[in-house]
Parts: sequence; structure tokens; C-alpha cells
Amino acid sequence: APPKTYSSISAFHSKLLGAKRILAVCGAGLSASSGLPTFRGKGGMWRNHEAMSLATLDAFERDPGLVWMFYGYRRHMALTVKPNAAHYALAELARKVPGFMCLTQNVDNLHIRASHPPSQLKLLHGSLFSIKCTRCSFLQPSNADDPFCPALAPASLPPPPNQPHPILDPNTPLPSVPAQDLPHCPKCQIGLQRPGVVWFGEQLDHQMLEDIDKWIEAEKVDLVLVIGTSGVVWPAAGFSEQARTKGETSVVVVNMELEEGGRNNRPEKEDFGFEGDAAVLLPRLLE
Ligand code: BJW
Repeated sequence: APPKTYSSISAFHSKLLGAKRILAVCGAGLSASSGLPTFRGKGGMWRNHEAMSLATLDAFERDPGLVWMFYGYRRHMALTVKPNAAHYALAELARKVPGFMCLTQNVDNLHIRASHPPSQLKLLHGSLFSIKCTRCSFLQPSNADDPFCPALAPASLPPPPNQPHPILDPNTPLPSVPAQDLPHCPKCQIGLQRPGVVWFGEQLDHQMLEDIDKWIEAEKVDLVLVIGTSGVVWPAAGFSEQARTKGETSVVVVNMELEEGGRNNRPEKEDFGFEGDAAVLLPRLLE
């Protein structure tokens, strides 16, 4: 279906044209049309687990093999798919507007693969492709091994034709992977390695949060783009409101479903809401 546009694209274009400082806050919906599932709603299940219930330190401590299999599959999928037109449109905006900053909750590396300038991108929730030690915090910033280790090979198999992927089908038993078959830290040799993502209850990188705060507080933000996020996870959910307190700021929501009620998903007076696929809408909005 063609996207429903609740606001006028030309009115938005004139705002965009006059905007010097632009902030984007992105979520999983941005990568949905690349073929990566979102967390909440449809596609939020992995086998018979809610994706959210696996994205915790508790889950990892209980069964690191299961959680690694989930992340092994996510790494494989992220490497297999391609950035979409929305990632490219944002990267292009960054090149055109030096005062553009993109805060993304996505860990899939698709912004970087779309050549988004790194100085105008903050990875709020880390990356599937950075690897951390659970004991000494030694960080490998970039590791795209697929599979990550031999024990996770089932997560990186191509799907059989016309059948559910065995790794996704809850009726196909998952090989259990004991912790000793998972990679340990190359530095301390003792700690188990884990994905360098931010799980619930964990702190976001302190320096990054400080830099974001400084960026928002430095000068009035003219435009905030809230793209493909349910806006329920903090602190990401608070940045658009923080930016708004500096003066006249327009908030623009681009989402498959413009919900009532969700603070980030409800454009108010003088703001903009565009309902539809970000990959279709953003290139039109940012052209
Ligand atoms: C499309 C589309 C298309 C679909 N086009 N659109 C203040 C108040 C209450 C609680 C807290 C608070 N401060 C902190 C907390 C606790 C917690 C939190 O926020 N809880 C709330 C849920 C209540 N936050 C934290 O724990 C954070 N840490 C922290 O703040 O530390 C200090 C602290 C701790 C504890 C207490 C107080 C302070 C850390 C948050 C880390 C989140 N981690 C995850 C997993 C990352 C690793 C991984 O990928 O596995 O991040 S959870 C998951 O949610 C993931 C996502 O980045 C994040 C956000 O989800 P997102 O991107 O919005 O996806 P969806 O699925 O929710 O939405 C998709 C949207 O797209 C939908 O709206 C669709 O309609 C739309 N869509 N297709 C456009 N084609």
C-alpha cells in the first residue's frame, strides 16, 4: 500500500531547507525493509522466545549458548542483508548538513555500510560486531566472523528452500552449546566473550551520552526525525523531548504505524507525522 502521509511533504521540505541542526533518533523499523525483524510486535519472536527476553545479562548468564545462538543468527542475517534507501538517505543528509547528528538504537551496522559519516553517528546500543569480555571488558571493536565460532555454525547456515529455517523453527531442536565451546577472551583468557550490545539494565557508554548531551545543549535543534522506533526504551526515548526544550523545534515521526499515545510517536501541533515504510518515505522526505 502506498504510504499514508498525514502531513504535507512540501511543508516538511521547507522546514528541512531552513534547518541547520537536525537530530535523528532511529530504531529497528529503519532496517525492517532490509529484512531484519523488529523487537516488538510482529517478528519480535525468535523460535519460542521473545527477542526481548534474550537481550538481557540474566538470560546470558543462565544459558550463554542459547543467547549466543540468537546473536549468531542476528549477526549472520545482518551480514546477509543490505542497507536500504533510508540508510542511504540519512548518510546523504549527513554529508550535506554538517549540523546533522544521527542517534541509532540499531546494532546491525547498516548505517556504516551505507557510508554514514562516523562522526555524525552514535551507536546507542552498541554493535553486533563488537565483542566484549564478560570479565575484563576487553573490547574487540570489529569482528564479522560468520559463524562467530564453530559451535555456532547452525546459526549461519543458509535456509533450506521453501522451509522454515531450522534455527527459527521451534519444532527443530536447537543444539545446546556449553559455555566451554564459546570463545573466551584473548586478553585475560578466562572471561567468556559476549556481543558488544547494550542489554536492558546495562548502562549506555558514558562518554557517548555526555557527547550527545553536549551536542543537544550546544544550540537550538531545528528538526528532530524519529524514525522506525516504538519510542519506549530509555534513554533513547527522551532525546527528542530534550532537544525540544531549547526553542522552536519540529519533531517529525516516520513510522509504519503512527500510534496514539506513545510520546515519541505522536506528533503534536506544528509537527509532522508520516506513516509508512521508512525506506520509501525517507528518500522522498530528504530529497
Ligand atoms: C517501521 C517499519 C518500517 C516497523 N518503516 N517503521 C526510565 C523510565 C523507565 C525505565 C527506564 C528508564 N531509564 C532506563 C530504564 C530501563 C530500560 C528501559 O528503557 N525500559 C523501558 C522498556 C521501560 N532502559 C535500559 O535499561 C537502558 N539502560 C539504562 O538506561 O541504564 C541506566 C538505567 C538502568 C536501569 C534503570 C534506570 C537507569 C538500556 C536499554 C538497552 C536496550 N537494548 C535493546 C537490545 C539491544 C541488543 C540487541 O539488539 O539485541 O535494544 S532492547 C531493544 O529495544 C533494542 C532496541 O534498540 C530497543 C528499541 O527498540 P526499537 O528500535 O524502537 O524497536 P521496536 O521493535 O520496539 O519498534 C520498531 C518500530 O518500527 C515500531 O514502532 C514499528 O511500528 C516501526 N516499524 N517497520 C518504519 N518498515
